[in-house]
Amino acid sequence: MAMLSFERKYRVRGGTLLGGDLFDFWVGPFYVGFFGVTTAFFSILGTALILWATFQGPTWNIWQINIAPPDLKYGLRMAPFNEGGIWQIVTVCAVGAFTSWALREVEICRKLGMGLHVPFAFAFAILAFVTLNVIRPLMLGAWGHGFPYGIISHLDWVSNTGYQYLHFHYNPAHMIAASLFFATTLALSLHGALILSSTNPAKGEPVKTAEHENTFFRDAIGYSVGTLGIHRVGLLLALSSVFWAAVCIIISGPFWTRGWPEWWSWWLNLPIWK
Ligand code: UQ2
Repeated sequence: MAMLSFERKYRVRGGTLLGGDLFDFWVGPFYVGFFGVTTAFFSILGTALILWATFQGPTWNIWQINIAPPDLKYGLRMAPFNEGGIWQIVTVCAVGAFTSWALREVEICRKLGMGLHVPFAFAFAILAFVTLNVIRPLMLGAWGHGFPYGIISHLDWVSNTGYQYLHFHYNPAHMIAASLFFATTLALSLHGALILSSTNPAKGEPVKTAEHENTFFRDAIGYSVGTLGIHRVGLLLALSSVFWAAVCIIISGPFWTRGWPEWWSWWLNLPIWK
């Protein structure tokens, strides 16, 4: 079936979560839906506020533009518009836009009768953002603990937050997260390389199949996880990376306020050394 006729077959009414048939239409290639409208609303408003704040600020240098969260003294209250209030509304817009996008993905999956794996995976990316700029600031009692919106400024925030715990790489959850990120790249490089090696062979060679893919890994390491399995491994590794990244920053502050190197004194304090 040609792609265009496939699309015509599946571009059907239904599967919406909200709004019924009201927004159940396409604009060109793009499905709209209720959550397409809310995505547009939040992203346009958020972008306009960032442009407005930049207009007030000292620079249009793309690297130096900075929309900062409120001072810690405002706690969890609404800050004045030009003293972090914009950051607060932009944060609401960001969470609103990300969540709307995820729910629009859910509606598309339902239309197509597919699993919800893509919006589920995207939800973990949203979780990373919400962890940093909503959950952790709430737990610490001030929106000023969120990261600023700016290219250089958010890098400075990461660096400063790391040094606040003396040496962030001693954070055990950070170690697990970093290892999982590396494992994710290993899995994707193995998978990408394997697929290209079998489906894009030298000129004159026939395209190979899953039998060759399995056999390569059975010959090399005595085990093949399988063509469906590798995608399960990849998704699990990627989601676990983000999960442990969220854990590593949530425990920094709300549950551990000293330097992370000091955390490891539990090892030196084991009674077996006495
Ligand atoms: C595999 C397989 C694929 C693959 C890959 C493997 C035929 C096309 C990459 C090999 C993967 C293994 C052994 C697991 C790797 C695990 C980690 C944590 C890196 O067997 O089946 O399908 O793409």
